[in-house]
Amino acid sequence: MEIEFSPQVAKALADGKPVVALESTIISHGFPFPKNMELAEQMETVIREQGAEPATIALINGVIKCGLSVEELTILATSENVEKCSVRDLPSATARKITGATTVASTSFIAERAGIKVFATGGIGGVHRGEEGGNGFDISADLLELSRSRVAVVAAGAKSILDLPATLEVLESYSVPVVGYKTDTFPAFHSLSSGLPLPGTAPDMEALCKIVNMHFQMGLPSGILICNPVPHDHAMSNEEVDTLVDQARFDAIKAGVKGAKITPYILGALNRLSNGKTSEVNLALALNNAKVAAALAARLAV
Ligand code: PSU
Ligand code: MN
Repeated sequence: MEIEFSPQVAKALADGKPVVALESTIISHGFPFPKNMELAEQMETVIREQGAEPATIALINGVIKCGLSVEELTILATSENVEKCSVRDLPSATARKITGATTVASTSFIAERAGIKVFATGGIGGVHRGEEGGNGFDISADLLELSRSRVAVVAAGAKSILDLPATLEVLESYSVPVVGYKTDTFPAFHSLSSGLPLPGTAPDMEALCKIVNMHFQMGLPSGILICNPVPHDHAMSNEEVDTLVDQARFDAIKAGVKGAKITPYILGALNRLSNGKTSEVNLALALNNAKVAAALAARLAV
């Protein structure tokens, strides 16, 4: 697979410096403009502050890029025609030379092939609730890809729009190690905890680094999911999120939204229903994930 690296990312990789991969669906389909541009730039800044190099991944005119210029980030943040590309979309997207945003699945896939071990995102996709009139059977390819790309993914869990117990069950079936960073329960994205116990926990960076190192040393064929809860001062209560999510789900069903469009639709609806509050929380947790990922990458590189 051909990957075009930015000069900075190419140099960091060649020098064995810490590099953190970033996805682009969060930019093109996760936030409204200009908040998404702010997010894209701040994620990169936070990572640089920890002494690591950010590598945002996307398809620009059919070219798989690893490390983007400000112009390329701006296209992803402003263009109406950016397609959401999971792994299975990569052949068609490159052949058609389109500009596409990568999900957790496709970013992990590309990051592994680029030689990048750590990836920071907001939240992962998961098992959708199979409710009547809703989306029906829908499991994000993020879960499958976590089982077969050797990358450490730092995320604030998954949104409560998903079936969180089923999401954890699928990760178990797929033999994906899941570690809570300073927590022993699965974080629920906007809120601190779903209350669901995790199979592993790391109380500090040293402990986390040991587990991740062991994961790579043992040669497990999967990635490892690191769950980093939203910062306390930004966390929403489960009740507040549940009320918003119920309304957003109702709206999505009414609008007949299905498939790959459901996650971006729900994020937009939550933002609208909360007057922008959920996007602020999303920004805070994504930056916090970038910080932890960069600190981890810096430690692993030593
Ligand atoms: N969850 C979020 N924000 C996001 C996504 C998920 O809170 O932006 C994006 C990620 O890129 C994730 C993708 O990989 O949505 C999952 O989409 P799907 O459920 O269609 O696989
Ligand atoms: Mn889906």
